[in-house]
Amino acid sequence: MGLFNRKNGFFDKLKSGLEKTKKLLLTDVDDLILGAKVIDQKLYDDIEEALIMADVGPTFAHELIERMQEQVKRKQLTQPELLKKVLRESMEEILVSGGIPPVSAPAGSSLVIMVIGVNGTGKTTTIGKLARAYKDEGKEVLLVAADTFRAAAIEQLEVWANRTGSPLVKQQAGADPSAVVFDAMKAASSGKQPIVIIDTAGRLHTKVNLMEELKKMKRIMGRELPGAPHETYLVLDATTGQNAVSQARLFHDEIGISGIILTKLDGTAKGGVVIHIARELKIPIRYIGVGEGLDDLRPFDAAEFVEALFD
Ligand SMILES: Nc1nc2c(ncn2[C@@H]2O[C@H](COP(=O)(O)OP(=O)(O)OP(=O)(O)O)[C@@H](O)[C@H]2O)c(=O)[nH]1
Ligand SMILES: [Mg+2]
Repeated sequence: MGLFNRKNGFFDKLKSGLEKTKKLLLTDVDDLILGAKVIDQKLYDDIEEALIMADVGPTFAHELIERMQEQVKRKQLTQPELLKKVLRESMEEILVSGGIPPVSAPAGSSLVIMVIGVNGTGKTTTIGKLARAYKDEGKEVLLVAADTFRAAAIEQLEVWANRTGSPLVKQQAGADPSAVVFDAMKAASSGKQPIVIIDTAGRLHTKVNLMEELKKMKRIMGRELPGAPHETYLVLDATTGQNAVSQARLFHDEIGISGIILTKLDGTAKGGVVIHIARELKIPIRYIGVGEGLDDLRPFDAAEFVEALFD
Protein backbone atom coordinates (compact mmCIF):
# COMPACT_ATOMS: atom_id res chain seq x y z
CA MET A 1 0.00 0.00 0.00
CA GLY A 2 1.34 3.40 -0.96
CA LEU A 3 1.53 6.61 0.96
CA PHE A 4 -1.95 7.84 1.86
CA ASN A 5 -4.41 5.03 1.28
CA ARG A 6 -7.66 6.14 -0.25
CA LYS A 7 -9.19 7.44 2.92
CA ASN A 8 -12.92 7.43 3.20
CA GLY A 9 -14.36 10.83 2.71
CA PHE A 10 -11.45 12.46 0.91
CA PHE A 11 -13.07 12.17 -2.49
CA ASP A 12 -16.25 13.80 -1.22
CA LYS A 13 -14.19 16.54 0.33
CA LEU A 14 -12.33 17.06 -2.93
CA LYS A 15 -15.62 17.18 -4.79
CA SER A 16 -17.23 19.72 -2.53
CA GLY A 17 -13.96 21.68 -2.40
CA LEU A 18 -13.98 21.89 -6.19
CA GLU A 19 -17.61 22.99 -6.36
CA LYS A 20 -16.80 26.63 -7.17
CA THR A 21 -14.06 25.69 -9.60
CA LYS A 22 -16.50 23.41 -11.35
CA LYS A 23 -19.03 26.20 -11.64
CA LEU A 24 -16.50 28.57 -13.15
CA LEU A 25 -15.02 25.95 -15.45
CA LEU A 26 -18.13 24.20 -16.69
CA THR A 27 -21.19 26.48 -16.43
CA ASP A 28 -20.38 28.48 -19.56
CA VAL A 29 -19.23 25.37 -21.39
CA ASP A 30 -22.47 23.59 -20.47
CA ASP A 31 -24.52 26.54 -21.67
CA LEU A 32 -22.62 26.68 -24.95
CA ILE A 33 -23.04 22.96 -25.56
CA LEU A 34 -26.73 22.96 -24.68
CA GLY A 35 -27.41 26.05 -26.78
CA ALA A 36 -25.67 24.76 -29.91
CA LYS A 37 -27.54 23.14 -32.77
CA VAL A 38 -24.49 21.83 -34.59
CA ILE A 39 -20.85 21.15 -33.80
CA ASP A 40 -18.97 23.80 -35.72
CA GLN A 41 -15.82 25.91 -35.50
CA LYS A 42 -17.66 28.71 -33.70
CA LEU A 43 -18.70 26.33 -30.94
CA TYR A 44 -15.12 25.13 -30.51
CA ASP A 45 -13.84 28.71 -30.42
CA ASP A 46 -16.41 29.67 -27.80
CA ILE A 47 -15.58 26.66 -25.62
CA GLU A 48 -11.87 27.43 -25.91
CA GLU A 49 -12.47 31.00 -24.79
CA ALA A 50 -14.61 29.89 -21.85
CA LEU A 51 -11.88 27.50 -20.72
CA ILE A 52 -9.22 30.20 -20.91
CA MET A 53 -11.41 32.48 -18.79
CA ALA A 54 -11.44 29.73 -16.15
CA ASP A 55 -7.65 29.90 -15.71
CA VAL A 56 -6.66 26.55 -17.22
CA GLY A 57 -4.16 28.31 -19.46
CA PRO A 58 -4.15 28.84 -23.24
CA THR A 59 -1.88 25.88 -24.00
CA PHE A 60 -4.16 23.40 -22.31
CA ALA A 61 -7.33 24.98 -23.73
CA HIS A 62 -5.92 24.74 -27.25
CA GLU A 63 -4.69 21.19 -26.82
CA LEU A 64 -8.03 20.16 -25.38
CA ILE A 65 -10.00 21.58 -28.29
CA GLU A 66 -7.71 19.86 -30.80
CA ARG A 67 -8.15 16.55 -29.07
CA MET A 68 -11.91 17.02 -28.92
CA GLN A 69 -12.00 17.74 -32.64
CA GLU A 70 -10.04 14.56 -33.35
CA GLN A 71 -12.43 12.46 -31.29
CA VAL A 72 -15.53 14.00 -32.83
CA LYS A 73 -14.13 13.28 -36.29
CA ARG A 74 -13.07 9.75 -35.47
CA LYS A 75 -16.37 8.83 -33.86
CA GLN A 76 -18.32 10.86 -36.44
CA LEU A 77 -20.31 12.64 -33.75
CA THR A 78 -22.79 15.27 -34.83
CA GLN A 79 -24.84 16.10 -31.73
CA PRO A 80 -23.42 18.90 -29.57
CA GLU A 81 -24.64 17.31 -26.33
CA LEU A 82 -22.10 14.50 -26.80
CA LEU A 83 -19.30 17.04 -26.50
CA LYS A 84 -19.38 17.09 -22.71
CA LYS A 85 -18.27 13.48 -22.53
CA VAL A 86 -15.63 14.11 -25.19
CA LEU A 87 -14.39 17.07 -23.14
CA ARG A 88 -14.10 14.99 -19.99
CA GLU A 89 -12.30 12.14 -21.72
CA SER A 90 -9.91 14.47 -23.51
CA MET A 91 -9.14 16.33 -20.30
CA GLU A 92 -8.36 13.13 -18.48
CA GLU A 93 -6.21 11.80 -21.31
CA ILE A 94 -4.07 14.94 -21.42
CA LEU A 95 -3.63 15.25 -17.67
CA VAL A 96 -2.93 11.58 -17.00
CA SER A 97 -0.40 11.26 -19.81
CA GLY A 98 1.48 14.26 -18.40
CA GLY A 99 2.30 12.39 -15.18
CA ILE A 100 5.91 12.05 -14.07
CA PRO A 101 6.70 9.37 -11.46
CA PRO A 102 7.90 10.67 -8.10
CA VAL A 103 11.50 10.32 -6.94
CA SER A 104 12.30 7.52 -4.52
CA ALA A 105 15.12 7.55 -2.00
CA PRO A 106 18.49 6.37 -3.29
CA ALA A 107 19.51 3.02 -1.76
CA GLY A 108 20.93 3.40 1.73
CA SER A 109 20.36 7.13 1.87
CA SER A 110 17.75 9.46 3.25
CA LEU A 111 15.19 11.05 0.97
CA VAL A 112 15.72 14.76 1.49
CA ILE A 113 12.76 17.00 0.72
CA MET A 114 13.09 20.78 0.75
CA VAL A 115 9.85 22.73 1.01
CA ILE A 116 9.77 26.31 -0.26
CA GLY A 117 7.26 29.01 -1.14
CA VAL A 118 6.07 32.53 -0.32
CA ASN A 119 4.65 33.24 3.11
CA GLY A 120 1.39 31.77 4.25
CA THR A 121 0.92 29.25 1.43
CA GLY A 122 0.82 26.33 3.89
CA LYS A 123 4.39 24.99 3.96
CA THR A 124 4.62 24.18 7.65
CA THR A 125 1.12 22.72 7.89
CA THR A 126 1.75 20.57 4.81
CA ILE A 127 5.01 19.30 6.30
CA GLY A 128 3.08 18.25 9.40
CA LYS A 129 0.57 16.38 7.24
CA LEU A 130 3.37 14.69 5.28
CA ALA A 131 5.15 13.65 8.47
CA ARG A 132 1.95 12.10 9.69
CA ALA A 133 1.36 10.23 6.40
CA TYR A 134 4.90 8.83 6.33
CA LYS A 135 4.58 7.88 9.97
CA ASP A 136 1.40 5.95 9.18
CA GLU A 137 3.52 4.02 6.68
CA GLY A 138 6.05 3.24 9.40
CA LYS A 139 8.67 5.74 8.21
CA GLU A 140 10.07 8.21 10.67
CA VAL A 141 10.56 11.74 9.41
CA LEU A 142 13.29 14.06 10.59
CA LEU A 143 11.89 17.58 10.59
CA VAL A 144 14.24 20.50 10.03
CA ALA A 145 13.39 23.99 11.24
CA ALA A 146 15.25 26.07 8.66
CA ASP A 147 12.75 28.92 8.94
CA THR A 148 14.70 30.90 11.48
CA PHE A 149 13.29 34.14 10.12
CA ARG A 150 9.64 34.45 11.13
CA ALA A 151 8.78 34.79 14.81
CA ALA A 152 7.54 31.51 16.32
CA ALA A 153 8.19 29.53 13.12
CA ILE A 154 10.45 27.07 14.98
CA GLU A 155 7.84 26.54 17.69
CA GLN A 156 5.16 25.97 15.05
CA LEU A 157 7.18 23.14 13.50
CA GLU A 158 7.97 21.82 16.96
CA VAL A 159 4.25 21.42 17.63
CA TRP A 160 3.99 19.27 14.50
CA ALA A 161 7.08 17.31 15.56
CA ASN A 162 5.46 16.53 18.91
CA ARG A 163 2.09 15.78 17.39
CA THR A 164 3.57 13.29 14.94
CA GLY A 165 6.33 11.98 17.20
CA SER A 166 9.06 13.17 14.83
CA PRO A 167 12.59 14.22 15.78
CA LEU A 168 13.46 17.86 15.06
CA VAL A 169 16.67 19.63 14.09
CA LYS A 170 16.66 23.26 15.20
CA GLN A 171 18.79 26.18 16.30
CA GLN A 172 17.77 29.43 17.89
CA ALA A 173 15.67 32.03 16.08
CA GLY A 174 17.70 34.26 13.80
CA ALA A 175 20.36 31.60 13.18
CA ASP A 176 21.70 31.10 9.65
CA PRO A 177 19.28 28.66 7.99
CA SER A 178 22.19 27.12 6.12
CA ALA A 179 23.75 26.16 9.45
CA VAL A 180 20.55 24.36 10.43
CA VAL A 181 20.60 22.56 7.09
CA PHE A 182 24.23 21.62 7.66
CA ASP A 183 23.31 19.97 10.99
CA ALA A 184 20.42 18.17 9.34
CA MET A 185 22.60 16.77 6.55
CA LYS A 186 24.99 15.36 9.17
CA ALA A 187 22.05 13.51 10.69
CA ALA A 188 20.82 12.46 7.26
CA SER A 189 24.16 11.07 6.10
CA SER A 190 24.13 8.59 8.98
CA GLY A 191 21.50 6.82 6.88
CA LYS A 192 19.29 6.25 9.91
CA GLN A 193 16.59 8.70 8.84
CA PRO A 194 14.58 7.48 5.85
CA ILE A 195 12.92 10.86 5.25
CA VAL A 196 14.17 14.35 5.98
CA ILE A 197 11.87 17.34 5.42
CA ILE A 198 13.16 20.88 5.56
CA ASP A 199 10.86 23.79 6.38
CA THR A 200 12.01 27.14 5.03
CA ALA A 201 10.96 30.73 5.61
CA GLY A 202 8.05 32.18 3.70
CA ARG A 203 9.46 34.79 1.46
CA LEU A 204 8.35 37.22 -1.15
CA HIS A 205 9.62 35.87 -4.42
CA THR A 206 10.71 39.32 -5.47
CA LYS A 207 13.25 39.55 -2.67
CA VAL A 208 16.50 38.66 -4.32
CA ASN A 209 18.50 38.15 -1.13
CA LEU A 210 15.98 35.62 0.11
CA MET A 211 16.19 33.68 -3.17
CA GLU A 212 19.95 33.70 -2.77
CA GLU A 213 19.56 32.27 0.71
CA LEU A 214 17.48 29.38 -0.63
CA LYS A 215 20.08 28.70 -3.30
CA LYS A 216 22.80 28.64 -0.66
CA MET A 217 20.83 26.16 1.44
CA LYS A 218 20.41 23.95 -1.58
CA ARG A 219 24.12 24.11 -2.38
CA ILE A 220 25.06 23.12 1.15
CA MET A 221 22.67 20.18 1.07
CA GLY A 222 24.23 18.90 -2.13
CA ARG A 223 27.73 19.37 -0.79
CA GLU A 224 27.07 17.52 2.46
CA LEU A 225 24.91 14.80 0.95
CA PRO A 226 25.41 14.26 -2.78
CA GLY A 227 22.09 14.31 -4.62
CA ALA A 228 20.27 16.24 -1.90
CA PRO A 229 17.73 17.71 -1.96
CA HIS A 230 16.15 14.84 -3.87
CA GLU A 231 12.89 16.72 -4.03
CA THR A 232 12.25 20.45 -3.93
CA TYR A 233 8.56 21.07 -3.43
CA LEU A 234 7.05 24.46 -4.04
CA VAL A 235 3.92 25.08 -1.99
CA LEU A 236 1.34 27.25 -3.75
CA ASP A 237 -1.93 28.66 -2.47
CA ALA A 238 -4.61 27.80 -5.03
CA THR A 239 -6.74 30.77 -4.02
CA THR A 240 -4.16 33.12 -5.55
CA GLY A 241 -4.97 31.86 -9.06
CA GLN A 242 -2.72 33.30 -11.79
CA ASN A 243 -0.37 34.58 -9.13
CA ALA A 244 0.38 30.98 -8.21
CA VAL A 245 1.30 30.30 -11.83
CA SER A 246 3.77 33.17 -11.93
CA GLN A 247 5.24 32.14 -8.58
CA ALA A 248 5.79 28.65 -9.91
CA ARG A 249 7.53 29.98 -12.99
CA LEU A 250 9.80 32.24 -10.98
CA PHE A 251 10.79 29.69 -8.34
CA HIS A 252 11.41 27.14 -11.04
CA ASP A 253 13.71 29.47 -12.96
CA GLU A 254 15.55 30.59 -9.84
CA ILE A 255 15.78 27.53 -7.62
CA GLY A 256 14.58 24.60 -9.72
CA ILE A 257 11.63 22.67 -8.34
CA SER A 258 10.77 19.01 -8.75
CA GLY A 259 7.15 19.15 -7.71
CA ILE A 260 4.31 21.34 -6.59
CA ILE A 261 1.99 21.10 -3.63
CA LEU A 262 -1.21 23.03 -4.16
CA THR A 263 -3.01 23.93 -0.95
CA LYS A 264 -6.39 25.48 -0.12
CA LEU A 265 -8.25 23.93 -3.04
CA ASP A 266 -11.22 23.81 -0.70
CA GLY A 267 -13.67 26.55 -1.44
CA THR A 268 -11.81 28.39 -4.20
CA ALA A 269 -13.09 28.97 -7.73
CA LYS A 270 -9.50 29.06 -8.93
CA GLY A 271 -8.83 25.32 -9.03
CA GLY A 272 -8.26 25.65 -12.78
CA VAL A 273 -4.68 26.60 -11.93
CA VAL A 274 -4.05 22.93 -11.19
CA ILE A 275 -4.42 22.25 -14.89
CA HIS A 276 -2.58 25.38 -15.94
CA ILE A 277 0.48 24.55 -13.84
CA ALA A 278 0.55 20.85 -14.66
CA ARG A 279 0.31 21.49 -18.38
CA GLU A 280 1.95 24.82 -19.07
CA LEU A 281 4.93 24.51 -16.78
CA LYS A 282 5.37 20.75 -17.03
CA ILE A 283 6.08 20.58 -13.32
CA PRO A 284 4.27 17.69 -11.66
CA ILE A 285 1.70 18.45 -9.00
CA ARG A 286 2.54 16.02 -6.22
CA TYR A 287 -0.01 16.76 -3.51
CA ILE A 288 -3.17 18.75 -3.05
CA GLY A 289 -4.59 20.15 0.16
CA VAL A 290 -8.31 20.53 0.73
CA GLY A 291 -8.44 21.65 4.35
CA GLU A 292 -6.56 22.38 7.53
CA GLY A 293 -6.91 18.93 9.09
CA LEU A 294 -4.18 16.29 9.29
CA ASP A 295 -5.94 14.10 6.75
CA ASP A 296 -6.65 16.86 4.25
CA LEU A 297 -3.62 16.24 2.04
CA ARG A 298 -3.44 13.68 -0.73
CA PRO A 299 -1.18 12.74 -3.61
CA PHE A 300 -2.52 14.42 -6.73
CA ASP A 301 -4.30 11.98 -9.00
CA ALA A 302 -5.32 13.49 -12.34
CA ALA A 303 -8.07 10.96 -12.98
CA GLU A 304 -9.55 11.53 -9.53
CA PHE A 305 -9.37 15.29 -10.05
CA VAL A 306 -11.27 15.13 -13.34
CA GLU A 307 -13.79 12.74 -11.81
CA ALA A 308 -14.41 15.14 -8.92
CA LEU A 309 -14.85 17.98 -11.38
CA PHE A 310 -17.36 16.27 -13.64
CA ASP A 311 -19.36 14.00 -11.35
N1 LIG B 1 -8.33 25.79 3.97
C1 LIG B 1 -7.08 25.35 3.94
N2 LIG B 1 -6.17 25.93 4.72
C2 LIG B 1 -4.89 25.49 4.69
C3 LIG B 1 -4.51 24.42 3.85
N3 LIG B 1 -3.17 24.22 4.03
C4 LIG B 1 -2.77 25.13 4.94
N4 LIG B 1 -3.79 25.92 5.36
C5 LIG B 1 -3.77 27.02 6.34
O1 LIG B 1 -2.95 28.09 5.86
C6 LIG B 1 -2.41 28.84 6.95
C7 LIG B 1 -0.92 29.05 6.77
O2 LIG B 1 -0.27 27.81 6.93
P1 LIG B 1 1.26 27.64 7.28
O3 LIG B 1 1.55 26.20 7.21
O4 LIG B 1 1.63 28.35 8.53
O5 LIG B 1 1.92 28.40 6.04
P2 LIG B 1 3.46 28.67 5.77
O6 LIG B 1 3.66 28.65 4.30
O7 LIG B 1 4.31 27.78 6.57
O8 LIG B 1 3.58 30.16 6.30
P3 LIG B 1 4.94 30.98 6.66
O9 LIG B 1 5.79 30.08 7.46
O10 LIG B 1 4.48 32.18 7.41
O11 LIG B 1 5.54 31.34 5.35
C8 LIG B 1 -2.76 28.04 8.19
O12 LIG B 1 -3.86 28.64 8.83
C9 LIG B 1 -3.15 26.67 7.66
O13 LIG B 1 -4.04 25.97 8.49
C10 LIG B 1 -5.52 23.82 3.00
O14 LIG B 1 -5.28 22.89 2.21
N5 LIG B 1 -6.78 24.32 3.10
MG1 LIG C 1 5.89 28.14 7.86
